[in-house]
Amino acid sequence: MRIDIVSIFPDYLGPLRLSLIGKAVDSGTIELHIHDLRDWTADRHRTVDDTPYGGGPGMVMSPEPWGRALDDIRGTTDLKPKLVIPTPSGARFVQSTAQQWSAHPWLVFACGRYEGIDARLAQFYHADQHWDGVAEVSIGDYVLAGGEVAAMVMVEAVGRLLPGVLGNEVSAADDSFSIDDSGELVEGPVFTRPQIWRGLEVPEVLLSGHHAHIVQWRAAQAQDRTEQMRSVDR
Ligand code: 6GU
Repeated sequence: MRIDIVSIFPDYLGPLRLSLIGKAVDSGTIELHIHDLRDWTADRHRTVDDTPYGGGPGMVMSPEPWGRALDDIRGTTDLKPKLVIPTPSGARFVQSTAQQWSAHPWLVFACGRYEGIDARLAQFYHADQHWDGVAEVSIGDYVLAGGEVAAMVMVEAVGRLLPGVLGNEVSAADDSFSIDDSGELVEGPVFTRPQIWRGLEVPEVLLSGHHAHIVQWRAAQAQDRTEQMRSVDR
């Protein structure tokens, strides 16, 4: 999968070259391109923002450098990228979103700052036949300073679903007690050695070697945990 990320703080995306996702980049499973939006500015001050029409606080990102950047990045290939615009006013990004996007060949993230990007950017690319749609998405109900951290969250959630990325670990699809398609079931507790730690014992059933009982117990624990932790959420 190809992933492009455009930001005025490209160094902020550096952690994507580490750990699990970094390995997927090194192996070529993810082709990652991080771009500086200011490379597409036209003035001496490399301006990317302007005052909002209608007044109000803060600054709005100009559609001009964004349009040039996105057109350049798409280039002349036949592949149609999906444009992802992280924004707190977007649709919620959930596990099923990550699963859908993981089947896509090319995602381009446009990370805004300030009060956001001029709304005509999403409008234009939505209608541009060279692109496979526009997704304006939020990672949760809180406000971040910009889309960079949200883009990293989404790239990690999508990237770990790509074939070969999890390696020897249990595959994301087979792990029946991880968060499911609808994001409605959370994992139960896990344990490793020592068998007794500070007087606290590992649940007996996990030492029994009785696989069917273990599977049943874990399912019940996942249910309990989901009810405890998610009963008042959403
Ligand atoms: Cl995607 N962007 C920003 N700036 N804040 C957020 C967000 C995104 N999701 C939740 N809060």
